[in-house]
Amino acid sequence: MKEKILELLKLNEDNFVSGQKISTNLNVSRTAIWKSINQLKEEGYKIESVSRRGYRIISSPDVLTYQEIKSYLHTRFIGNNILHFDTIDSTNTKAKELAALDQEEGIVVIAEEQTRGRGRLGRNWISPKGKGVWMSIILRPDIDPKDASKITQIGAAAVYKSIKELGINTYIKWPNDIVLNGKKVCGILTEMSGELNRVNYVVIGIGINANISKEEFSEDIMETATSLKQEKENYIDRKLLVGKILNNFESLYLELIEENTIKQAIKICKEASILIGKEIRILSRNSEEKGRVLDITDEGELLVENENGTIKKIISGEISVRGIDGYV
Ligand code: BT5
Repeated sequence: MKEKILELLKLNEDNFVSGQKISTNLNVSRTAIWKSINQLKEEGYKIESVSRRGYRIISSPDVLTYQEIKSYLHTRFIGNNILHFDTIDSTNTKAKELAALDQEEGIVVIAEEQTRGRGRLGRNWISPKGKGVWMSIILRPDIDPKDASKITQIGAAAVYKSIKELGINTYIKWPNDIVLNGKKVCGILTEMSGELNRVNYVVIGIGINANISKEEFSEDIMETATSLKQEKENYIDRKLLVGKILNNFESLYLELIEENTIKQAIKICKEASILIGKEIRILSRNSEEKGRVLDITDEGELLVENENGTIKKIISGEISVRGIDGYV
């Protein structure tokens, strides 16, 4: 009910909406309206109430609820249902739980804060309250499980493109980082549940440092992590950014499920690649190898020439890539 009242107030932004109008439109009592308005105020909405004139919305809080994002969305199915949490352990963990309960494709789990945000290989992801985009999308692609890592490339391309639409140029560091001024501003964690030849579900988790200040990063990552605001000195509109990412993600993802290619995403990943042409170190569980990055293939693998001239395709799986002397 409070969602409906909010919708009505937003539709009439700058104007008062009378209690009578709300009451007739939504078929609710004046007392119920008053209660909902108070709830909205507690959530951070500034609403003016003037007797005989009614209610007027003055401002909305900086929260990533469906109500706040939907005006930016132009998707068919991604984000039609957004579950918003003030605080959660990890949006990926929650999305996996929901997917395992057969919840549908396109559900997005977003939290203002994660207490146990996860990176790859059991690493942690710092996710302070209200300062970033911490979200996960449930997907049910009918693809070969070995192709699930392509979804990371789609995610990276969507995030890169969306940040660019905000006027900020970043780079993509294959397979799952977005880099700004040589530092990590976004990480992606794709997780899959499947059988040998069938995907049950994929969850793609996206973490973007939007308005985090330097001191909010722990000491160990202060030199390698950054936020969009830290580099650009502009407060980032997280709602707009989330809307753009979901729109761009869906359009690139449809290419995968409808045409079984990720050409558009790969084109973006190549153009924005910080690795192509660079000397890198490839770290896997027990070994480290040096090489030079030649390209990214249409399948989303990294094409690397190693020191003895052998050319190899690397799939993202369980490896990390570093520059010769550091992060990139
Ligand atoms: C990643 O892992 O980059 C994937 C991060 C995915 C986070 C999202 S947030 C929403 C969803 N829910 C989750 O629980 N996770 C996803 P990886 O490549 O393993 O990088 C992890 C490493 O990045 C850590 O070991 C730190 O060194 C560093 N790090 C941690 N927090 C960071 C942050 N906020 N910004 C930049 N670097 C960070």
